[in-house]
Amino acid sequence: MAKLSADIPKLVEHFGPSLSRIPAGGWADTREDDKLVKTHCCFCGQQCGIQLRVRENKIIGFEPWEDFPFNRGKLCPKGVKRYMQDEHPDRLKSPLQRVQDKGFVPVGWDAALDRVVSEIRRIQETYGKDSFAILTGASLTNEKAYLMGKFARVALQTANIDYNGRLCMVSAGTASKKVFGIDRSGNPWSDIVAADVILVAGANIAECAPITTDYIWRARDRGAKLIVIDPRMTPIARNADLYIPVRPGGDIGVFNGMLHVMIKRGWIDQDYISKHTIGFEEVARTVEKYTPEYAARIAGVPASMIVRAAELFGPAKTSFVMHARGIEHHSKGVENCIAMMSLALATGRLGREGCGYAMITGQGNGQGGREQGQKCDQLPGNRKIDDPEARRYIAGVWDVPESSIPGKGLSAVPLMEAIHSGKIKGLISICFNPVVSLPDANFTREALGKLEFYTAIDFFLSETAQHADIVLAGSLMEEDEGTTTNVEGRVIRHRKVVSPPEGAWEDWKILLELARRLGKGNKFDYAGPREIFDELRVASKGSVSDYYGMTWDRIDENNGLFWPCPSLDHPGTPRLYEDGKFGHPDGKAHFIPVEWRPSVEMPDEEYPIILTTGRVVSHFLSGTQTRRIGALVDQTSEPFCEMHPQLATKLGIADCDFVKVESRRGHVVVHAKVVKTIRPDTVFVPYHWPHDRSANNMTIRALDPQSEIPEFKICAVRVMKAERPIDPIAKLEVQAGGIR
Ligand SMILES: Nc1nc2c(c(=O)[nH]1)N[C@H]1C(S)=C(S)[C@@H](COP(=O)(O)OP(=O)(O)OC[C@H]3O[C@@H](n4cnc5c(=O)[nH]c(N)nc54)[C@H](O)[C@@H]3O)O[C@H]1N2
Ligand SMILES: Nc1nc2c(c(=O)[nH]1)N[C@H]1C(S)=C(S)[C@@H](COP(=O)(O)OP(=O)(O)OC[C@H]3O[C@@H](n4cnc5c(=O)[nH]c(N)nc54)[C@H](O)[C@@H]3O)O[C@H]1N2
Ligand code: SF4
Ligand SMILES: [Mo]
Repeated sequence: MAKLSADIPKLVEHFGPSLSRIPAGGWADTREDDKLVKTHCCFCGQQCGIQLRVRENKIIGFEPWEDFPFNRGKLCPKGVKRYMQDEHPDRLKSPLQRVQDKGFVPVGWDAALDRVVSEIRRIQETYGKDSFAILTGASLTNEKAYLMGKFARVALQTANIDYNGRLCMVSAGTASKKVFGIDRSGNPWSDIVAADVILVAGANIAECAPITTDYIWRARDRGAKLIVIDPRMTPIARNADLYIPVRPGGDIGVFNGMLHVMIKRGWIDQDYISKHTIGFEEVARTVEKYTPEYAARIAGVPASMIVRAAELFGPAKTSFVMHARGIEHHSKGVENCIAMMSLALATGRLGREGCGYAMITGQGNGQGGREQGQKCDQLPGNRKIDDPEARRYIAGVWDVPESSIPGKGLSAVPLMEAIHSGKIKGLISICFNPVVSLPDANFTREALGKLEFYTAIDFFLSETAQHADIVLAGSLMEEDEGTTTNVEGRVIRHRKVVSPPEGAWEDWKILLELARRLGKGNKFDYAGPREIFDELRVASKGSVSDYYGMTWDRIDENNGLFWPCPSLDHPGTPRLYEDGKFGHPDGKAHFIPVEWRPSVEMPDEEYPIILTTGRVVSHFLSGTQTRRIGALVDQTSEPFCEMHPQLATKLGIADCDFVKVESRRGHVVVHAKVVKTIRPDTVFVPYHWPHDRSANNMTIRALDPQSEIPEFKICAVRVMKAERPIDPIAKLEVQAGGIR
């Protein structure tokens, strides 16, 4: 900033007088006593480095952190505005208690925690341990994710803990484990730059992984070809060499069809296949029938596109395949990923510079959050909860009898169903807003109404927290410290930038205090997150995701360390599979044949249109944070229904008309956004808004049988012109007898 301030006269001269409004000290009104803290963005899985500017325990701005190697100072619109949430008037500054007829009233910490503990005791004594559940999140640091898993198994002894990554990374993770034996993207992002062809499927990279765009552009500058598969021509697709407007759910057609052509034309690496893989013959037999014409019928695109994709991808020297939720949020999400992985494997283009496979992580700690034991079937170090050896090892770390660690619990959607059916009576949630983010929102709302006791730990009163009996005021990322693991598998450190406002607590302190009151304080005796991390290191020792060799200091010194990092002198492992050795006990990668099958709810006469849902650049997930940042709300203030002009004409709808989008489960009334960049058989509604604007009013509670991820990307709807929805403020004014 000092440098920028000095440049201001020059800039004003260059750009004209509009810049003369810049304050004398520079844009952020810099002062000598301001502090700059190097940390990371709290939002997506890229985890960009950023410097936050602090004055008197308030974050007042930011500066790029040019030296952080992942984003080299670049930030997206959310990153540069994120600090604006900190001083929001809605910030929770004390616990809240629901009081009959009065709504929420502030309550002291002692009373709030006592109430939570007495309800946990009452419910568990009356209905059994598993009747009290926990829902957590992958925006939490590794330390908190670890703490939540241990809190569930040791303090509550409930089997029922799961996390919002169940809605996010589990199809990719399951597929990656099955094929490669390891659940992590294979390469550091710098490897992307050396790829000659990049195949992107179901990833709106420019809006959802904005910094990854930079890596793709750098590859493009070297002449790399880009193929994008998406029912919507997203910004990155507009620059592609080949854009394949796949019908939602049709990706296996494209992948199997490409492999069919590649085998026929000899564009596979037989030598690599025989040395490093098993199962290829069966896959080759399966794709035999996926001729371009057959594959094209599944994919809903011309056969020539599939042939062209094979021609670009097949003979290339180096290549990268990348996918995100567009192919994963399906009842065949795992199979979609497996079919795509086969393309990388069959060409032997893995584990080298320019050659790799990447599943683009979603949440800030989408990678680490799925390793530390907060999944319903998992112990720390990505260990299976039903593996006797893993149970013995973790019981030793926790100093509890192995038999006291519960078994596998319910994953997020079945857990909500068990609340609905009355099997689960009590719930703690942290870092999860299921009312907005789970499919079939009316069902979720009904379920939450049935709980005997619910407590939410959040820094804002999220739409789900509004159902709580007690709300505990927790901490924002910048008010606490800890580590996250970014999209590449790089473990990085978030510094404590400011303290929580008076009356709010760091999340981990809340958990420690609950454990103490439950009589388990001796198992949760940490001075702070650094000590929790040191226990996590031991818990992960010897596992696939081994953090043992990382300390916070080493992470700082190295701008992050990649796992596995098994010893204190180990440099970490940016690139996996370099030696052609995979994570399975036999050291091989496993080819798995997959066949296309229809999605659970296909369009029919009554509901003839496919609805797909997702994101816009300016909002994050359920929107509790970004809907409170004015500059981001200005960018996109409302959800909309994106549709093709052909469909709009058929339905008599014009751009900006209000439309009702309705499925068998619910509806929204939103503006039509008529664009040529979407397939005519599909509409798209972003999901960042709650209540009557929630895309999840329409989505279906259908799951992938292997990963248990919901099918967010396909359900059947009908769309019709609608009246302007009743503005709730106008309604209030009418009730109050007009504007006064
Ligand atoms: N701005 C912003 N960035 C984010 C987030 C955010 O909320 N906002 N969230 C973060 C998180 S947690 C996640 S998981 C990621 C998500 O990142 P992405 O997965 O990139 O985002 P989505 O919008 O969910 O879906 C991606 C694309 O899938 C396409 N699609 C739909 N159905 C199909 C299909 O059947 N096949 C194919 N090939 N494509 C399909 C959609 O048209 C959409 O463009 O983003 C992360 N980054
Ligand atoms: N229709 C449809 N639905 C979807 C998707 C889709 O594409 N379509 N995408 C799915 C995906 S990929 C995801 S990841 C989920 C995400 O869905 P959610 O996880 O429900 O979304 P978030 O907005 O991250 O909710 C996190 C809540 O925790 C709070 N929070 C954030 N960080 C912290 C923290 O450090 N401490 C505490 N105490 N609280 C914190 C926030 O204020 C917020 O209220 O949504 C899924 N839902
Ligand atoms: S790309 Fe992701 S991590 Fe980077 S600034 Fe944007 S939201 Fe934050
Ligand atoms: Mo996600």
